[in-house]
Order: sequence, then C-alpha cells, then structure tokens
Amino acid sequence: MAQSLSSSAQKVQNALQKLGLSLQVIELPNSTRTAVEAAQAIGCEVGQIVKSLIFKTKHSERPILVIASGSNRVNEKTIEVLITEPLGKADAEFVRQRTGFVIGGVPPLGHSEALETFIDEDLFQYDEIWAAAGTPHAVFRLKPDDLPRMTNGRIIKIK
Ligand code: 5CA
Repeated sequence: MAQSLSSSAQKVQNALQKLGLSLQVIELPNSTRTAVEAAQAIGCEVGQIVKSLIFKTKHSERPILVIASGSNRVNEKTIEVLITEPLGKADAEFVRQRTGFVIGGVPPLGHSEALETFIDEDLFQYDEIWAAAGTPHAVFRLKPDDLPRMTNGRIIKIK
C-alpha cells in the first residue's frame, strides 16, 4: 500500500485531483528544498525542476507567483513591466501566509488564494518536469502543458 502523505503534500494531491489531473505526489527521503537538491534526489536536469517563486508587489503587497525553470534566474524587471508595479521582497512569513506553504515546498497550485501567475517559456522544451508538492521532500511529475491548466498563468520569457 502507498505511504500516506503529510498533510501539506496531501493538499497538493487533492488540488490535482480536483482539476481531474491524474498526477501522483511522492515524498522522497532526500531533500527537494532547492532546485539543485530536487534534481539530485530525482535524477533529472536542474532545468526540469519547476521553481514556484513568490514575489511581493511593492505598494499593493500582492503575491505574484513566478513558475521558473530551475536553471533560470528570474529577471524581476520583466515582471515589473508586465504588472506595472515594482517588486519588493517576499519574506518567509509572507510566503507562508499567502500560499499556505513553506519556502522550499511551495507548489504551483493548491494555494490558499488565487495568485497572479507567470510561467517560464523555457519549461516547454522538456517532455516532463517536476514541481514541489507542499513540503521540502514532496514532488510530482507533470508535463509543461499541465502548468497553464493549473494556474491560468501567462507564459513569458522569464530570464
Ligand atoms: N522544492 C523546490 C523545487 S522542487 C523549490 O521549492 N525550489 S524553489 O526554488 O522554488 O524554492 C526555493 C526558493 O525560495 C529560492 O529560490 C528562493 O527564491 C526562495 N527563498 C529561499 N529562502 C528565502 C527566504 N529566506 N526568503 C524569501 N525567499 C526565500
């Protein structure tokens, strides 16, 4: 029988199921806290890891979700132009409050509120990719085309 998931990972599994996606959350013994650690634990390229990064708008203090390839650094200027507002820093507490998940486990879906979302076009070069699933040990495998369905995000050049 499959091991039962921790409650945060189960939240992500439920969100996937609610969307009718038959994708399976797994919890690994090794850390998947960072993109590099996740790639090592899974045995894939760092670029195939989906980073779900939370930014905070400077004035309205809204959370923005940027879904980036593990090997890309987000160019914040690009996001600022698209949202017509500067970005400030999102600290760990802001991330936990606005997503319901801790840093290192933030998934691309299942958050406590709907998040304005941007998706890295570079993720679409891969057949399969891996995203965090609620904890720094939980991940799930997906196809890039699943991301727009999960998030209503806009696909852009991120780096
Ligand atoms: N589990 C992996 C992917 S499977 C993961 O979550 N990777 S991540 O890149 O999306 O999440 C780690 C990110 O959290 C870092 O890239 C960084 O942007 C952010 N982060 C780490 N520490 C802090 C901190 N103290 N405050 C704000 N953000 C942080």
